[in-house]
Amino acid sequence: HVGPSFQPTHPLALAPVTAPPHSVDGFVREFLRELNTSAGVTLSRSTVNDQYLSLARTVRHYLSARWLENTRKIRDTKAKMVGYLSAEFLLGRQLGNALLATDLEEIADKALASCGIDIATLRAQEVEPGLGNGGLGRLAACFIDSLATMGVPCIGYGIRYEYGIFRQTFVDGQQVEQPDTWLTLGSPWEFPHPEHAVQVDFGGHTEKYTDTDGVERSRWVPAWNVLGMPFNYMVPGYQNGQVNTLRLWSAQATKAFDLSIFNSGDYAEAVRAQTFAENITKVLYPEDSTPQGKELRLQQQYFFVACSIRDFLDRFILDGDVRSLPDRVIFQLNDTHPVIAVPELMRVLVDIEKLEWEEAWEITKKCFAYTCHTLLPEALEVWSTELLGRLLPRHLEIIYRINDEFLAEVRAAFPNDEMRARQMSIIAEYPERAVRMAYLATVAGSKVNGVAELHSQLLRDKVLHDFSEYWPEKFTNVTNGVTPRRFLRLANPGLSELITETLGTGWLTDLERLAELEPYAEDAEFRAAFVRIKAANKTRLRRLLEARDEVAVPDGHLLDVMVKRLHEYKRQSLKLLHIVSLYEQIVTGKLSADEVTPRTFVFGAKAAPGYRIAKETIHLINSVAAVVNRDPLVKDVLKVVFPSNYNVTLAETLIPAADLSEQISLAGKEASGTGNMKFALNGALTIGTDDGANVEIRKLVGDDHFFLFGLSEPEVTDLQTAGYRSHEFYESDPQLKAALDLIASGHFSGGDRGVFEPLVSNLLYDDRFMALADFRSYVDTQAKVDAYYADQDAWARSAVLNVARSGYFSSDRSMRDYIDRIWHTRPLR
Ligand code: KOT
Repeated sequence: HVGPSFQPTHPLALAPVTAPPHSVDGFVREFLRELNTSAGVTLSRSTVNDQYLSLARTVRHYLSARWLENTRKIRDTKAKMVGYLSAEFLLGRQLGNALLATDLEEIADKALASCGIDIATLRAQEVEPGLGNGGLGRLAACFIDSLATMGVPCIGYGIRYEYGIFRQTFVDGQQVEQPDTWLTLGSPWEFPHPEHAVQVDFGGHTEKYTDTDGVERSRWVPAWNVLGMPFNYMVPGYQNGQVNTLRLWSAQATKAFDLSIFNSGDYAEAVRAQTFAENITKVLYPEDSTPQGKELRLQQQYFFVACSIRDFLDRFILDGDVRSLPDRVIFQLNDTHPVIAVPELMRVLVDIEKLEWEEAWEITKKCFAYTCHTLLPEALEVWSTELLGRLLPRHLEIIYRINDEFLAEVRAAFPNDEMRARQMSIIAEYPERAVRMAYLATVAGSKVNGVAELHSQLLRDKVLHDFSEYWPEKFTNVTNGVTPRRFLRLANPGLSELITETLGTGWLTDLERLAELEPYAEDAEFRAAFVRIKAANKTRLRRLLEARDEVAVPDGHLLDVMVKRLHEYKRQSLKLLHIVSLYEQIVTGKLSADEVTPRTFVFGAKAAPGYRIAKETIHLINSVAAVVNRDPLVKDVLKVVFPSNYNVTLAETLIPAADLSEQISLAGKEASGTGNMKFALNGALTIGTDDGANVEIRKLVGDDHFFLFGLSEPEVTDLQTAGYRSHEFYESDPQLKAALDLIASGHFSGGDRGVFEPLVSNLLYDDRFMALADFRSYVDTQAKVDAYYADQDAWARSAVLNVARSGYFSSDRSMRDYIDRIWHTRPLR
């Protein structure tokens, strides 16, 4: 950390860093300076992209001073930090949030207008950094927003993927993936720090040696290495002058790596080696909840946590006293993706810092806590010992020792219970020898938490049952939350303004204050204002979809929205069966078009590129949309729209416009859901199963304002045990049969019965997620939705109550719970 080499004398060099003046003039001056000196153009010759980049850098200037000050304070006060380790941070666009955080929205508007620029055009120019798949990555982004807003010192550590989540396009109704080139037009929000690059080793072997103190030790002799280049991003708190850091790592070839090859004269080979190293952070793996076990993925995981641990020690443990680590940091493991950090910290403490194993283990256990985000067995990461040992031989040794000592403890506590020891082993023996990362995280973590009450209960009862019996106090729940800054204030300015007019300011950082809106649910004038805002949000959505996707959304429809990753357990297929069934009943005359509430169904969903059934479901949604939307018999009553490339940016326009939120996963499968919270907070009513955080939403908003349907988790388990045969539901429900038969007949595939045969067969003969079992309850409940929507006043009242009763789902509350139950950190004074 080299500063100036002698004492500065200029008064400016001695003064604290200052921000530009908080005024239109100050802003204009800064903006033009950016245009002229950074972009190197005059205003009259500048492009929209020049202007966007300069605007972003201008806003950045207002944040830098606070950021530098904040970082200094954390170092000086040695405050305990949260190190949020996550392979994904799905941030969404930065500009709007930065303007809000700095209270510059109005100033920037006026400043740009005075330069002849409409700021909306520049906002639209920003490409969102899609460095995540869905819920897990978005949650990380909400959490760091809340920590900054609460003034809690946090550093987020992750991966700067050169290509984020793929851009989804549709060709003949089928998903085609395009690379996400988010960096090509410039990335004004990042600060590269090549001087803080860290070396990361891979491969090779371990060997025993006798240390200078006569102790027999193991050491790692790696075969190759890469450099981790950090890029910093500011994480501004909401109008509180706090700015935390997100540090994302990018892989580069090391000098040593290519020099030897250069020296051998093989230039092409040297360049190939460079490419090889840089592949590590090239692309985000697009699987959500179904990890693929690829070698490059393990390289990504180790790469970013090795960089992060080294970085933390170098930057925050300045006196080199690694024993103080637990007082300085708690590393939160966002699912198992960063769990290789556990043996990495052990390696650093034992092999490099030369601590005794026992002491190192005591420190390590205090430094980690683990959040589990799933219940699906196929989502639980395991790495074969063959692969792990080849890539990280020393880490595998360390994992074996952790496991040996842990199992010795278990055997001592439960003598003559070898079954239990085998079940709890971090090392699985079948179908191949592999490391169970969730078990490693549970053994090492000081706490283990699920992400909603039901999920945490099921973790304790099922997935990690033996562990919760052994360490009951280790297990806790923290229900997820979402940041109200992005998902209410930025996404829904109309509603935010109404809330501020009604309650005054302050609610945005104290969201439980929304409860004060309760009495206004009975106030006709307030309800009317609410309804006007909802209508305006629909208009805004209609305009966007027209421009973005060339689709027309009809006016006056109930807007029924299902947006989330495409996954069988989430049951987009059940939503489809409902639509097809309505359509089938109308065209066959069983139902008259004027009996049904006019609805527009909106889908948004990406499928993992290798997930066959998910991709076929996307094809079916588009095919149903094509047929339904052009059939005159259902014109004016049914419309299906499926804008491609659902992302955070689209969510921000879609969610505030929705009337009905579809949260229809099979009970016991969705860990929490966070989209469900965003909808409720924006006044959509939910139709949902008793799953994940739906349970808590329903409890809070009340049964009268939530449409519950479907099997409960215990009923699912019972049905599974009794033997579920979906075909029986098909046979016994004519309405269901008619809908499935219509799909099977080729009606949506130009008469070709083969196209959707795999999907239909899957539902008829397997249906792992019991869509057919829940069909009857679902369509009956949808009929109740129709009836309720007919009473617009009652609906509006329920919608307002959804807003008023959703304050609990602020991620600020989640952060308080993490602090109280897991981290025990304090805000900076
Ligand atoms: C991905 C890979 C392995 C294990 C779990 C995942 C995962 C889980 N990815 N996203 N999730 C979701 O996380 C959200 C935030 O906690 C939850 O709301 C949601 O239910 C999970 O599916």
